[in-house]
Amino acid sequence: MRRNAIFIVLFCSALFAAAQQPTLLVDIDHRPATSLDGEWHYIVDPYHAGWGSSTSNSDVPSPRGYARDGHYVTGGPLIEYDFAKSPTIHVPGDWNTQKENLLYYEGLLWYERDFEFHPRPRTHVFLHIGAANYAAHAFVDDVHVCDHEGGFTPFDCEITDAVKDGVNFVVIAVDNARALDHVPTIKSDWWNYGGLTRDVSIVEVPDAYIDDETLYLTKSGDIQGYAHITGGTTGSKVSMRIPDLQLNGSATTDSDGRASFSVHPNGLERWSPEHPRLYKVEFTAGEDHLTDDIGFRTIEVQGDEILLNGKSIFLRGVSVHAEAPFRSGRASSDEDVSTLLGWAKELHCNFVRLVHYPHDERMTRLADKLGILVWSEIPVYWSIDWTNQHTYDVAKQQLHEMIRRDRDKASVILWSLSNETPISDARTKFIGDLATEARHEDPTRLITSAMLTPMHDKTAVLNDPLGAYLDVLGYNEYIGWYMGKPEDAPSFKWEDPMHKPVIISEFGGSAKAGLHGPADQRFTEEYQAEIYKEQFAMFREMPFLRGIAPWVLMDFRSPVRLLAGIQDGYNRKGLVSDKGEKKKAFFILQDYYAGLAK
Ligand code: GCB
Repeated sequence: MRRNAIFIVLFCSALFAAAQQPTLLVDIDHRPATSLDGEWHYIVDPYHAGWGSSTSNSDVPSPRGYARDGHYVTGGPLIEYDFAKSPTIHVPGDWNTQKENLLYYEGLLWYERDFEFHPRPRTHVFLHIGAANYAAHAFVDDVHVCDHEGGFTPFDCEITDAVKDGVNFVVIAVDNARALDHVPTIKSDWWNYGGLTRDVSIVEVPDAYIDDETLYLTKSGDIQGYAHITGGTTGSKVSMRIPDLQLNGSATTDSDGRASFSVHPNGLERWSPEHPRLYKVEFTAGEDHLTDDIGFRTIEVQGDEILLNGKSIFLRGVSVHAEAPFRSGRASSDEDVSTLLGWAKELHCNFVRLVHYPHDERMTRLADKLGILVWSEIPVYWSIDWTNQHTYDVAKQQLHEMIRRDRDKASVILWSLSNETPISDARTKFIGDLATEARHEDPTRLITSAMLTPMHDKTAVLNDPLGAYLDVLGYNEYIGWYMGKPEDAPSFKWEDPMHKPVIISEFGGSAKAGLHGPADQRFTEEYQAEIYKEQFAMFREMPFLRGIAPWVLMDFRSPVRLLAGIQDGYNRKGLVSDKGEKKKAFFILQDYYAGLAK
C-alpha cells in the first residue's frame, strides 16, 4: 500500500514537472531523420478535457489526461478517450481544410501517433516540429517534453530520456485559440489555420553535435562564420570544407562551444538572382557531420540605394502568403512552394515579400535555388499588445527562430519586424527593441518593416518614427482601393525625408477572376489592372523607390472577406485566383517587370 502511494506521488511529480524549453537545430532538412509525417489520430477538445482534471481550469497534465494515450477496454478502468479508435488527420497540414467540421475551429486539438525507434548509445534524440499553430505541448511516452508558442517557426524538443527502444507514442496538444497577448493577436486578414502545419520528425545526433552554423561573405571578400557545438569540450576541433572552392578551414571551440572561421576564397562565384550559385559546405565536429548549401553574396544600403554584391538593385517583387495553390489551406509541400515561386518567376520577379510570418523552410531553400530575393517577416501585425512583456518575449522568440533557421540563405536579404502597426511610443519602442535584437543576431542583413503610409491631401511624407530603426523603409498604400480612385495615383507627391531606400511593400485591389466590366467597376479584372497601370505611372516620380511588392500573388482565405458572390471568404487581391486562374493584372505586372528587367 505504502509503495503504491510513493509510486503515485513520484509518478505525479514527474508528470507535473515543467517541460523543457525547446531548442532549434539548424539544417534539419540536411540531416538523416525518421519522418513522423503521415496519418495521426486526433481528438478535438474545445473544453480542454484532455489535460485530465475536470475541477481545475489550468492546463496541467494529470494522470487522467490524454498524454497517457490510454485505451478503454470493456471491463477495464474508466478511460473516456481512445486515440486508437479516433479518426486520423494528415501531418503536415492544417486541420481546418482537412475536415469540413473544423473549418472554423479555433481551440485545442490533440494529435497522437506511434513510432518505432531504436536509439543508438551516446546520442541525443530530438522531436522536430516544423511549425505548430499556435501553441504546442508535446509528450513522448507520457513524458512532457516541451511547450512552444508561435505558429510559424520550427523547434526541437529533446526526448533522449523519454524515448524507449521499440514502439513509442507521441502526443502533441496544439491550440490555435486567438488571444490579445499573442503574436499575431486576435485580428488578422488571413485564416488562422491550426495544427501541425509543417513536417514532424525524429532526429538523432551524437553526444557532441552541431546545433547552429552560419557562413557569410564579408564586404572585403572573405567567408566568415562559425559552427556551434553543444555537448563538446572547450578546445574541440571543428572543420569546415567547401570542396568546390578547395577550401578547408579548421577551428577549435571556445568556452561557449563556438568555432569561428575566416577564410579567403579564390574564384568565388557570387550568388545573385541571375546566377544563384550554391556551394556544398561540410562541417565536421567529432562524430557529427552536417552539410548545407550556401550562396555567398553581400547586401548593404548606401544612401537611398540597396546594393547587392556592390551594385544597386531594384526589387521586382510580389507579396506571397503561405496559402496552398488550388486547394486553399496552409502551404506545406514542395509542390505548393514551387507553384508559388514558379508564378513569381513567370512575372519576372527577382524578389518576394513572404507575408506575414516565416514560411516553410522549403520556400527559402527554393528561393535560394531559383535566385529570388526574400523579405521574411514575423507576425507583429496591426495592433498587438505593445506594453505586455509576454507579447514582447513571444515576438522576440519568433524573430530569433526565424533568423536562426534562415541565416544561411543567400536569398534572404531583409528581416521584417512588423506590418502596418499604428504609430505610438509604445509600438516604436517595442519594434525598435526587436531591431536591436535582429542586428545582434544577424549583423549581415537589412532590417525593414511594412508601415502605413502617412498621407496628407495628396502628399505622402515617409516619416514614420519607426524608420529611424530600419535600413529599408517598407510602406503599404492602397490608392485606388481603400482611398481615392486608381487614376489619382500619379498626382500623389512622395517625400523621403529620412533619405533611406523605400519599398512599396503593398498596393493593389480586389478582382474576382472571370468578372469583367468597365475599368471603373470594382472587383472586375479591369479595375484591378487599372490600379496597377496608374501605380506604375506614380512610381516613375519616386526616385528613392528601390522595390515594390504588390498585394498579392494569389487569392487567400480570410474570415473578414465575406461579400457573397465575390469574396466568399477569400481576399481577392490576388494576381492569380485560388484556383490558379491568372487575372489581367498578372499580365500587366509581367510586362512591367519584363521592361524593368532589361
Ligand atoms: C494590408 C495588410 C494585408 C491585407 C491587405 C488587404 O494592408 O497588410 O495583410 O490583407 O492590406 O487586402 O487589405
